[in-house]
Amino acid sequence: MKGANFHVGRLIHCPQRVSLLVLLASAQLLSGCGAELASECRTSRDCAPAQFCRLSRCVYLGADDTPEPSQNHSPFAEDDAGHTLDDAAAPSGADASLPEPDAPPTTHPCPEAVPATAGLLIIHELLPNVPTGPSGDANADGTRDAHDDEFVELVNISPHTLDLEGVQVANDTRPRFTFAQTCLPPGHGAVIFAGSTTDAPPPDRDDAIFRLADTRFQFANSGGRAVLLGAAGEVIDEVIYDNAPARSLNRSPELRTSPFAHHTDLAPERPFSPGTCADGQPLSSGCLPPENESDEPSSDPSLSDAPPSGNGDPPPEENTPQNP
Ligand SMILES: [Ca+2]
Ligand SMILES: [Ca+2]
Repeated sequence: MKGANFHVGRLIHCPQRVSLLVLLASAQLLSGCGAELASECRTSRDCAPAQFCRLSRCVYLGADDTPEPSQNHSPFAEDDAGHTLDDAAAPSGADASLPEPDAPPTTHPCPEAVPATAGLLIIHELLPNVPTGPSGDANADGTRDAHDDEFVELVNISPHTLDLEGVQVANDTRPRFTFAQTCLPPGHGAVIFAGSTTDAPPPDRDDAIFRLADTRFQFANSGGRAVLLGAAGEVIDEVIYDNAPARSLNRSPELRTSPFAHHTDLAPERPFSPGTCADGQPLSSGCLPPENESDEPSSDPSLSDAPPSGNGDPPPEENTPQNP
């Protein structure tokens, strides 16, 4: 249509052109078409009624006789497939003017859980001094290691599922492990080993989970303090020991905020029991002693279970070998 407008305009503008061609060439200059040969028009007065001069050409009002725009300079330029550049810039299948839809809300894996606080989650067993020889392979990675096989066993003795996120286990004031979001049902345990040659903890049990410390505990055999911190950094539980024996320290009776005893006092043939009761039964069994055994298992006076308020002096010393 652009080209058609241009040619129609010229014919209407100079209907006398044919006759002028028969006349003298000089008459062209007088007819008003002389300017057309050099340039179609200089002003609109050179054009027919209803036309105006645009870019030296007579065109009708409203006609678009402007030069073709160079390709890709227009925001509406088309590519070979006929899509405008704006089409390409817009996200496929989406209206760029619309806001991104909100991400679905994250659901908590245990929304009924309560925070781990004092009296709900306890240090149940602690192994600062790894026994020598193969029997010291507490993490069952095939290697007895004086540092990797150290562990802390925690048990949820509350009737609630606990959310352990942010709970920490520390060697005195030095945090060594921080829980990610973890749901610990009632009666279940969580064991943190100091390390493993496999770089992985043992597989979880039905009622106990296993983790590797972020940094080795490095509990001293000569004495120390294991601390359990809540998500807000408050002390939930702590154990102060002196001259740890080459066996674990264990609550006695189990699953209570009772004093600590040597593990072998509860199970003579077993130096430790990460993830189970001292006798190897599942923690969820309740760790009840055999009916024929005394209801008053011995406790070692060298161990103290200091409550968060801290009201106990270090127990008397006991000479035991230290980790190499
Ligand atoms: Ca080991
Ligand atoms: Ca145990």
